[in-house]
Amino acid sequence: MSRTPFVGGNFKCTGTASSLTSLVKGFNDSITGYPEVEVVIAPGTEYLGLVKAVAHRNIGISAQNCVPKSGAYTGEMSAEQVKDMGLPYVILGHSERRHVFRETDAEIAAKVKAALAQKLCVIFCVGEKLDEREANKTQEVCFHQMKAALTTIAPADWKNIVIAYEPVWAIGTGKVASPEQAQEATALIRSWLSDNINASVASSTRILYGGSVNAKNCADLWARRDIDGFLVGGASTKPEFSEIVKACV
Ligand code: G2H
Repeated sequence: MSRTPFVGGNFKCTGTASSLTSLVKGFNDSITGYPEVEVVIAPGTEYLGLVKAVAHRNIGISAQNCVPKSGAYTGEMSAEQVKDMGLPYVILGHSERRHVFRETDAEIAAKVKAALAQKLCVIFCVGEKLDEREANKTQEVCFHQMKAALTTIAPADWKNIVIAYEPVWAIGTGKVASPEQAQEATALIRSWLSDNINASVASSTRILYGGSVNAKNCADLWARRDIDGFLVGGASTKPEFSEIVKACV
């Protein structure tokens, strides 16, 4: 099955109204010429409205996180509110949420469930830390993270799941996974989908690589069979993001 390439830009907690406006205006010119790639950008919560207003309609906008319910949760944004803002996507389970903010598998699973109930597309991140890779636990960690959040998804909701393999040791470090390492992990993720969900979900679900992707290293990664695109952090806040999109055409 052919899978539509997907490139996400995770701006994390960076940018200002002025810098993001000029960045996104630049993307409007440089990225929208590649309609065969699904391009999504995720600014910080405070800039979601601004970026949505500035971005060309062919560029999707994503929240970087959400909580399952609206209510007395100071500083948070709920799945219902993401939907209400007209945002089609949300990133969940990012390693910075897992390891800096100590989100548990159970919390992430509840977020995934709530986001899918709102018909959001979930960019679900998994990946191992350096000590786990060195202890040959990459498969165990990724499978555990997927089992916790993805085994109860209704068949009709799988079209709204994109999985990003992001080894923690490669995130923001400039230390990108080799194409072989990234292919091996994304193939393992696809085999988990086949074994635990079904063959059709395994062949249709987009699996991304994330972790220090840039305009120079993306082509070798893109050439790998099980890599359907990228989740890009630092390089998505620069004009080179459009080069990464172009590489996936
Ligand atoms: C991983 C990635 C974006 P970077 O977090 O999700 O960030 O490309 O800066 O490593």
